Amino acid sequence: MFLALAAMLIPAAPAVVRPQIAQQPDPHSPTNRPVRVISIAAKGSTFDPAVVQLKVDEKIELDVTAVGQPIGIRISPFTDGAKANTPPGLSFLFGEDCYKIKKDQTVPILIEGTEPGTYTFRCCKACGNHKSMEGRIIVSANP
Ligand SMILES: [Cu+2]
Repeated sequence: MFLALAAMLIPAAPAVVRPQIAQQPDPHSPTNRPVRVISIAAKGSTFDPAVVQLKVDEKIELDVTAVGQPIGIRISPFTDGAKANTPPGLSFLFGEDCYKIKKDQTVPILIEGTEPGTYTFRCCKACGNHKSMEGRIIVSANP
């Protein structure tokens, strides 16, 4: 049943597909869950914590909760001050440009650092304290 459903959803799947990927878009499944999960509360005019650190090649899950009001979060895949042709240094698994989060709900965002740098995230939904809501993801090089 699941396989039949997966086959319908992915008609042009490549020949070599690991079965767990073909049937599990759920980021909370045990095999897909990254090692480190960081909870971020978007509350009032702040993200808490406002700074998240990871290493290049590390995958983390940010569980962002909109406390008391709906918010949005947009994470720049480009380092702060990046020049025009710089490739992105953060990759998103199941990525969206702006995650809209309903009041008191939590959205998991899976990211992987691919280049060292500082990546800013901001609220992307008009809310009371919109302008000052921001935080940073700092990706450091592997030793
Ligand atoms: Cu806002």
